[in-house]
Amino acid sequence: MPVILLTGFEPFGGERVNPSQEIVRVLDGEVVAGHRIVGAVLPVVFEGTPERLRELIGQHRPAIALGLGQAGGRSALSLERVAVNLVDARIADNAGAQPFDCPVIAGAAPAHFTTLPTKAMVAAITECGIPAELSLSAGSFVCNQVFYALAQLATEFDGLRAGFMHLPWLPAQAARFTDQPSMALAIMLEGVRAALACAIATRHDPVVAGGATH
Ligand code: PCA
Repeated sequence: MPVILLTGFEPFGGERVNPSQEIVRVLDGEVVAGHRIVGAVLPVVFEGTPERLRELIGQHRPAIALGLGQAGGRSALSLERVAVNLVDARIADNAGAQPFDCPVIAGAAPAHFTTLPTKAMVAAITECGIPAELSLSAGSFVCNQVFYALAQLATEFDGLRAGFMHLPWLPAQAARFTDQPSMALAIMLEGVRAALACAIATRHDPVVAGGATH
């Protein structure tokens, strides 16, 4: 059976949970549209992560690789369109390293576009009644690093398409504040399943405008 590689992250920045880890734990082994999901939870650490992704892709040869990560403060499932070849860490990673102004992969392209149909995926998620949006930046921390590394691998491994989805906080995380958005795990799970089924069924984005003015 063809494989989808779904990656998530351990908690970081002093938090005790990460919605991406919870989702990967639930979906690991599940079958979506005839594809078996292989889940991998990554440490929030710059060093060694691109190499770990190369190993996972080489081992499982997935048709699709989708990275998931937490983006506290966002209110919708965010489909990332652009990965930049830049590391600029505002906080230390879980190994205590805070690299800045260096490339994810030296000598590689300045940026990669996702090879997943993000506009179609946003539509598929919102049709389920779940908020979703396009995003033009995955930041410059470990999530962008993973997105860039997966997008780079998609240029090297035949048939691999790669992308990244940022997730809102879980309600328990947002409850530390009075005014921050969150999304329940069950809703995120339904959205990720819908997005993956859409990505499998869809090769090209619909021809519709969807950018941002700022
Ligand atoms: N979010 C961070 C890193 C790990 C995660 O879940 C990010 O957006 O870079």
